[in-house]
Amino acid sequence: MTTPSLFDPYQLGGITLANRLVMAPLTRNRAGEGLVPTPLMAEYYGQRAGAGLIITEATQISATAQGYQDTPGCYTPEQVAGWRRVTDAVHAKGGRIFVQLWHVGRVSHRSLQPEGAAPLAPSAVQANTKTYVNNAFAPTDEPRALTLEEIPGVVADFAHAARCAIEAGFDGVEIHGANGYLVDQFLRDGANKRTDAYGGSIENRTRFLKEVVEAVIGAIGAERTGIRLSPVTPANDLSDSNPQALFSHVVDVLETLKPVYIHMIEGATGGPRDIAPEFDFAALRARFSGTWMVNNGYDRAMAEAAIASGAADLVAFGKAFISTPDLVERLRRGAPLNELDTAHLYGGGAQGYTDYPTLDAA
Ligand code: 8OZ
Repeated sequence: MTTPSLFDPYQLGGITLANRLVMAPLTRNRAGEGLVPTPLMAEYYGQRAGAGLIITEATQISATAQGYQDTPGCYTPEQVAGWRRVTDAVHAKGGRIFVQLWHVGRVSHRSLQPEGAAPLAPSAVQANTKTYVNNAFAPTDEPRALTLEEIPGVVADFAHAARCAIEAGFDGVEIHGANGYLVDQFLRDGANKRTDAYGGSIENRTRFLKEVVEAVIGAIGAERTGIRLSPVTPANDLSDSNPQALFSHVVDVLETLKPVYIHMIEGATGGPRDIAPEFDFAALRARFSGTWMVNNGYDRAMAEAAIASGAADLVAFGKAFISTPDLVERLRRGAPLNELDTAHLYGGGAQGYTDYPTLDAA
């Protein structure tokens, strides 16, 4: 067997990826009326179809799932039609695309919630973090704890959104289990203070994740279901007393459910990789037999080494894919990347979004 390269094709369940470079999920806050993906969004994703796989920006499963202004949904017929433009644009160029499905839980604001209600969470513990609403940063509102009776409905919303995703032409979905949003809030004892079957022990705190993964797999199949995790990120004020034990159990549960991949954020999301040097990511990888995707601060040399050694099957790049639509070609040729326009990451129009040049155009 020859050593695999970043630029070799990869068989992900039932689909073939042209290479092992993945566009990471990136929030851009440019959805239109009704949180419907726009033609500009289709242009943006189509420009980046050279990625082996695109994972879309985080996308709501329901109205209560929203925590930031102008982030898209995937639960109404209008949103499905909007996403169809996106998947068509990517597929027309030979690309592959999964949608990232999220519920923000407590990382929200009453102004975004139906009837101005409190955001939903495992427990009524406010996150010491900010969200972005009405064109400004604002503290998140104190959440209300989901009742035991309400939990199956949220699980069902994940399955409904997954079915909508397939109707919209996506190749699969990624469950957002990372970065301090609802699935992660259930996992960690810093945010989950429940005393019922969904709180307390590691097994109980993992129950919500397990039910969501089971429901999505039941709706669209394991070969089209991935999940993202971030065991040590401090994002959105989350913490846990024993992340190694917790995430060992989470990966063991996933090994029994067999989602097509686990997408692992190594370190602080978008920040330092070495925030928890004692945490053993390789030990987690050893517990899972499916596809292992890694992310956070990779450059070409690091990514090549991870693929060649077998430490990872796929490597996701975030900011580099924002600035450089033809990232795969640039890395292949060893060409420099475009500079990131940090003033236009969140919200707005084409500027800092679809106006980055390709190497051939520059
Ligand atoms: C940046 C701004 C808003 C949301 C995440 C979905 O961290 C996000 C996000 C990132 O996963």
